[in-house]
Amino acid sequence: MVRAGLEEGVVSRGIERGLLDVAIHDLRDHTTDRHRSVDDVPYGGGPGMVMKPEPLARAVETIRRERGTPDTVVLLSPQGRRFSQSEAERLSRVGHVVLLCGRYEGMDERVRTLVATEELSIGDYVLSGGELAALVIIDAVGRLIPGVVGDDQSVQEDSFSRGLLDYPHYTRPSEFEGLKVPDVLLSGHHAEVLRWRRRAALERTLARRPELLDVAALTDEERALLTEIRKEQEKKS
Ligand code: 4HQ
Repeated sequence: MVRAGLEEGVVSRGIERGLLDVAIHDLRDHTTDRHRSVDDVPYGGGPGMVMKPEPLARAVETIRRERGTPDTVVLLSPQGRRFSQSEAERLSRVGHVVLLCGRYEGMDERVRTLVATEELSIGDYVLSGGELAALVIIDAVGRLIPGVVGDDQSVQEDSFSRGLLDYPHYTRPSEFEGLKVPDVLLSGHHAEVLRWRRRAALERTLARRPELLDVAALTDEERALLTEIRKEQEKKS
């Protein structure tokens, strides 16, 4: 599943170009029994199965031996701290990250205590395994590594790296199904375009994710724009 997810896209090309390295480890290769079991019944009973601690501990031991001690060992689970753009930025500066993916009902608690150094969740929903969460993290972190995305200005300007939602984008044709591209974007007036985009990003953020404005790093000009937008909204309502 992880291999398939890394077969295409900008991060996979970054891997091919040697800008980052991703190794996939199969927990079954770190089992000792005939059935290569990675799960077992829960102590205390109840439904489902629990990931055994030994294969995970042995896998990380092998990683230590073969690739050196990781700087962080991340357990993926809905109980973790929420993964965000700032977490992605932090991990993009960490040299060696191990991502632990589980299946079934979850992992033996001792993996948390003994093997993991932190725990992250990609959101409040239940996946059938940690692999998709790992792919999400590899993608969001990978594209922040210098050179992975061709145009690093686009990375810097991305929604969330600025703490705001994105402004609306348009390309040709200038009219589609009766909907016109805003005139200012066709005007060639660069300063006006920037102003329009800043305002549109603020309007959208205020309408859809107002809580983001509490923590966004806004310039004085953006604060002034926001006050203006809020006044307009008051008038409308
Ligand atoms: N999981 N963010 C692992 C998640 C999840 C999430 C479900 C991970 C079940 C065993 N992981 N197990 N949300 O839903 O990271």
